[in-house]
Amino acid sequence: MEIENRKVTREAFFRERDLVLAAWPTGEGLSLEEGFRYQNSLPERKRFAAVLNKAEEEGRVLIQPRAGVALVDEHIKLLKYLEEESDLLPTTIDAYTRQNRYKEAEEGIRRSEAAGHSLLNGFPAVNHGPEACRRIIESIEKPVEIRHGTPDARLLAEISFTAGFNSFEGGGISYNIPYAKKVTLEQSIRDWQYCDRLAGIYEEEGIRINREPFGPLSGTLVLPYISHSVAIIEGLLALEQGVKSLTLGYGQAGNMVQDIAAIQTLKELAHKYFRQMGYEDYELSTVFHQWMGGFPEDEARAFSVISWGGAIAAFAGATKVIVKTPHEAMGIPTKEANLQGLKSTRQIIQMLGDQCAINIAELAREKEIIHREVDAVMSAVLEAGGGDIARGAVKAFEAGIIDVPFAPAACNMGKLLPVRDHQGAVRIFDPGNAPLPDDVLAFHRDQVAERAAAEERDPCFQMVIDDIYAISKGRLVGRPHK
Ligand code: 8ZB
Repeated sequence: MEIENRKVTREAFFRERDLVLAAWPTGEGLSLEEGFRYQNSLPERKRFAAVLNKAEEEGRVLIQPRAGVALVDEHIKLLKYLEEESDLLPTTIDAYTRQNRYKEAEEGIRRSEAAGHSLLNGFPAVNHGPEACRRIIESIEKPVEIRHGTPDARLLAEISFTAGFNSFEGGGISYNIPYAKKVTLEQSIRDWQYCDRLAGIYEEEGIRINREPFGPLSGTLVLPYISHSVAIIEGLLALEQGVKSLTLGYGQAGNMVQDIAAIQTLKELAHKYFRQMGYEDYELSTVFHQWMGGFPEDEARAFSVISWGGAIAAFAGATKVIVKTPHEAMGIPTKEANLQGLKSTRQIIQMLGDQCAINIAELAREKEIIHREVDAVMSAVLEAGGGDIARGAVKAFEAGIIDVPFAPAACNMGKLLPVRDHQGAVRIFDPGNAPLPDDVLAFHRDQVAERAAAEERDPCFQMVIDDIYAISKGRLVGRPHK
């Protein structure tokens, strides 16, 4: 399949649209005009991009949970329960819908009705259809985003935008690499160009759809430069299709300096590459994800991890933070646990909101490293694509120029291995084919060597394994037991 970063023509879009809408009965005859009419009728407080912009201007950190159950009324009840403690709300989509398995989602709805509680791990928006989904937007006084993990989200996007949702998570790389095994990047990037073009068509009608590439990727020891490169590429792909409101994300790694540097450089680097590629007319915000790796089972310990994430979001000046719950180690949270995660996050953010930004000496070094890494990767990606960022992205994954640690996708090389340094910052243990400058690679080696010496062991795969489990066992760095 040929792929390029070029705006999909209206003709090509509408030809494809007929096929997209035919995939499930709720898509049949879906009217764009009806979507435009309804989105235009929404008050400012229900417009995601407007609320984000205001927070960004005022320097406030917004908080947002994850939440979704099988049935519409129960889902509305859940969101209403979380509404007061949230600034932004989600509708988290179930795993069948994410895989376009609408028949099984239908079965899940029927069985949930019979059981009297949700038997799906999210809200099956495609099956419920635009009118039923619109009841969510009508019932909730805050903006609601569709959060999912869908390599081919074309029909989901159509139904969501018609229903009145005006923020949509995901992207052609970030919803493939961590979420699919066998979908090619050409395919998922193409399918997300459709989603972005659809958002662009709403934009042409004056309706702003906020788009949020999924920052954390595998959520497992992902170095900032890797997720930043993906976020910037997905941002560029979205801008080309006419998207104007972008929220770029990063998943907390655990070391304070590295995490603050990551959020700050994400914004700086995104602006730099967007402008360099000729895009001026856009709004940019950032999202910080509280720790996405393994959590402690003990709820008191989990709250500590949650609050630390809230603290870093505040120090770093992220526009919003996605909140975890004390049930993270167990599975989908109860509504009560979800609310508790929000409250503990709110408490720390408000306490830190009045304090000045952190400016410690190590921050400058950490930011400089990330800048140099992203610059090296972006230039290798562009070169691989002959100047085209979409083609470059496909080639970059093939060649291991971008290599996401611990990702399931077959199109990801999986040679690069991360490990924590002595202070717990995520560094490179094995660079695989990463195109980083020699002195940057030497820096990583030195940082890892310092830890290895302190632990009196050679840097080894066991160290990586220990790091993956460390936070769930109560520490940041996976030290050997003495
Ligand atoms: C990649 C995101 C994973 C996180 C949470 C998981 C995990 C998934 C739901 C949910 C509340 C849901 N998550 N689905 N949280 N309701 N339906 O997303 O627990 O933290």
